[in-house]
Amino acid sequence: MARYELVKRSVALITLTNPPVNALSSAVRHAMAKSMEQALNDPKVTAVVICGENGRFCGGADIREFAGPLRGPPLVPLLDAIEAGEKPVVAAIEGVALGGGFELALVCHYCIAHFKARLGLPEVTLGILPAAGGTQRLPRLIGIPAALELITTGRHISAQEALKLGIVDQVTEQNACEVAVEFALRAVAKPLSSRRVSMLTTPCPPDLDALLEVVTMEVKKKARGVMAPLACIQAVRAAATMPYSKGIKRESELMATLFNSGQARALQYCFFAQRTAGKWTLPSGAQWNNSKPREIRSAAIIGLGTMGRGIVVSLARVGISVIAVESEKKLLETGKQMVIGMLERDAKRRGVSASLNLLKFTLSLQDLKDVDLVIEAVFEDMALKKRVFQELSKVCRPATLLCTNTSGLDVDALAGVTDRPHLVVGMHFFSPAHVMKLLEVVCGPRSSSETIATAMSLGKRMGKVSVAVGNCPGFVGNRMLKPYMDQATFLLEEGATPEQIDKALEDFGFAMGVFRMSDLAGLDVGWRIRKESGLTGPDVDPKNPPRRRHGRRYCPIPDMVCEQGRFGQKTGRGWYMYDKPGGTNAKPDPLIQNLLEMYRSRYAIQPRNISDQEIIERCLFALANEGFRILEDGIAARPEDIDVIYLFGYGFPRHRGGPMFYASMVGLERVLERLEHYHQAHPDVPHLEPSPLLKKLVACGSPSVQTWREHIKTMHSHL
Ligand code: 3H9
Repeated sequence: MARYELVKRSVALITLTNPPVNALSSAVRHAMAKSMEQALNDPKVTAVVICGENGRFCGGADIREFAGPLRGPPLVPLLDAIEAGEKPVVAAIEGVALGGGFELALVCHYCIAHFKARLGLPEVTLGILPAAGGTQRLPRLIGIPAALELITTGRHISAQEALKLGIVDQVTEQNACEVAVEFALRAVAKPLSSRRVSMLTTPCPPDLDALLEVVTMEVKKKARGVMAPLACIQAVRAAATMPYSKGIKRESELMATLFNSGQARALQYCFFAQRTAGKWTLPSGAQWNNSKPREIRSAAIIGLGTMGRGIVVSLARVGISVIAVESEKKLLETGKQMVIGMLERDAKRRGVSASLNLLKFTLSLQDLKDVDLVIEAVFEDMALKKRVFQELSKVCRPATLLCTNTSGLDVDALAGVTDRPHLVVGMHFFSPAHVMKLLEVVCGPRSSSETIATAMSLGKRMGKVSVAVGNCPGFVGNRMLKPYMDQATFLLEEGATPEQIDKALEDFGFAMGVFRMSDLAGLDVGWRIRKESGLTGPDVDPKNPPRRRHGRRYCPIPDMVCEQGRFGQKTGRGWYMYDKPGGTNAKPDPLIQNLLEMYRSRYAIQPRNISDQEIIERCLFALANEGFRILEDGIAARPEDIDVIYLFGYGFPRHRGGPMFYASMVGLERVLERLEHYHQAHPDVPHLEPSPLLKKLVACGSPSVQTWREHIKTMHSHL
C-alpha cells in the first residue's frame, strides 16, 4: 500500500501502491503513517519524496470506503504531521493529484509536477468538501478568489496552471520522481517554516463579504439546491477569518453536515454509475472485457443537419477522417461552412489547430466505399432511412459498420434491409452532438458483439458517456420521456400553467422545466410524429371520443399550440413568448393562458389548485415507473444505465442521482403507494399503473438500487 525505499543514501522514497489510482484507503493511510514515522526517525534520512505507483500520484480518499464506518488512521492528523516534520518532504506529482491526493501535496513542503499532471479538488462533485485541510490550506497559498473557484467547481487544472498559481514549485518533462529526489537533496537544511502552508496568513481581500456574496449567488444560480458548494464557501470564509486550528474544526463540522446527506450519496452513486455504464454485457456472455472493438480510422456521415454536423465535429476532433454526404449542393455547402466554423471555434477554445484536413464533403454515396464506419443522420423517416441503408449495403465494402442515429426507430428493421445485419447498430447522439456527452448505443438482436464493442469504444474515444441499450421504440431515454411529458400536459388540463410546472421541476433541480425545454428543442418535430402516427390531424378516426386515443387519455393541447404556428423559441412563440424568433428569454404568454381557459371550459374541466408535490410526483414517478418497465423488458441492463442516460442526456439533476436512484431515495414503498393513488384517480393513464418490477422490489423489502439487478428476471433480454 506504500513502499518505502532509501535512495541516494539519504532520501526516503515513499511510493503509494494502491492501483488503479492510489486512493488513500485505510490500508494506504496506515502504511503512509508507518513510512513517515520511519523516515522522520531514521537519522540517515535527510529528506522525503512521496510519489505514486504507475505514473499516478493519488486520486484522493477511497470513495468506496465512504459507505462504511471510518477505519484506519484519519487523514487530517497524518497530513498535519507530514507538514510539521523537520525534514523536507517533496511531492512528485505524475498523472493526477485529486482530492485528498491534492491535499497530500499541499502539506508537502515542495511540489514537483510532471507537465502532463492534473490537479484538483473535485470533492464538491461528490457532495462533500476537501476535508483534509484543503479548504484551509489552498486559500492561504493562492488567495481567496482563486481557491474559491477551484474548490466550488472541482475544476481540474494543468501542471502549468498550478505553477502559475504557486501550487507547485517546478514543472518537468522528465520523470517527476527522479527530479523530486534531486530537488529534495538540495532542500535539506533550508528553513521549512515558510513552506508550512497552514502557518501562512490567508491573503484577504478588503471586500471579503461582498466577494463571498457574489460567489454564493453564482453558485446558487448554477446549481439550484445543491448544498456542497455553499458549505465550501463557508469553509473558505473560515480560512480567511480564523487561525488554522479553528478553521480546520469548522471544515470538519461542515463536512459532517454533508457526509451523510442524500445529496452526497446521490453524487457518489453517479460517480460509480457512470463507470458501471461502460461495462456492457449481453445475455450471450459477450461483454466489455471479452469483445474486441475494431479500430476506426475513417467514417462517413450521411446528412448534414444539426445532428450530422455535430457528429462530424465529434469525430474529426479526435483524429478520424470524415466524409460528409448531403443530397443537394446547397445543403452540402451550408453544412460544410457550419462544420468548418464549429471546428475552428472548438480548436480555438482548446488551443489546438482545427483538423480541417480530415474532412471531405461530397454529394455521392459512391465515395464511401472504403470507409470503416458510416453513421446515417438523415431525416427521421423510416422509408428514407431504409433507402439509405439499402444503398450503403451496395456501395460500402462488406466489412463497413453501418450505424443509425435514429432517436427511436427500429434499428433491426434497418439492419434487415442490409446485407450485413450483424454490422448494424444504433448510435443515438443527443443534440448538439458535439456538446452533449450522452451516446445511446442501440443493440439490435442481430448486432454482433464486435459491432457493439466498436460503437461503445468509438463513443468513449469521442469523449462520450456511452450506454448500451436494447431496441424498442424510443430506446431508453425517449421512451421514458413520453410518460413524463404526458403527465405535464395532463396537469395543464387539470389546472396548472406551464410556468408553474416548470418552476416545480426547476426547484427540484432540472436546469429547465419540461415546457421551456420543449420550446428550446422545437415543438414541430413531436407534432409531425403525432400526425404521422394518426394521433392528430386529418387521419384521426372521428369515432374517437375527444381527449382519448386507442382507449387512453390523450391531451391535444400541444397540437393546438402548434396549429397556431407556435413552434417554440425558433418562432418566438411556443409555451412561452420570446422577444424575437430565436430569443431565449421566456415570458408567460396570456394567449396560452386564454387557450388553456377556453380548452377547460370547452371540455367542462373545473380547474383545481395543483401542488408542486403533485407535479413532482406525477412527472417523476411516471418517469421512474417506465424505467422499471424498461428493466423488466431488458431494454436497459441496470438502473445505473437509465440514471446515466437521464443525467447526461436529459438534464436530470445530478444531486438527485437519476430517476431510478431518486425513486429508491424517496422509498419504493412510497413511490408504489403514490402511483397506485394516481392511477386510481386516472385509470385511463396506463403509465401510472405501477410496474410489476416495482411491486416485486417492494415485496422483497425495497433492496438498494445496486442490487435490483439480482431481482430482475427477464423473460427475454433485448440486450
Ligand atoms: C476525497 O479525497 C476526500 C478528501 O478531501 C478527504 C476527506 C477526509 N476512490 O475513472 P476511472 C476507481 S474524495 C475509489 O475509470 P480514469 C473507479 O471507480 C475523492 N475508487 O479512470 C474505477 O474503478 P473500476 C476525491 C476510485 O483513468 C477505477 O478507479 N477524488 C477512485 O478515467 C478507474 O477510474 C476524486 O473525486 C477513488 N478516489 O480517471 C477523484 N478514483 O475500474 C475521482 C477512481 O472498478 N477519480 N476510482 O470501475 C477520478 O476522477 C478518476 O477516476 C481519475 C482517473 C481522474 C482519477
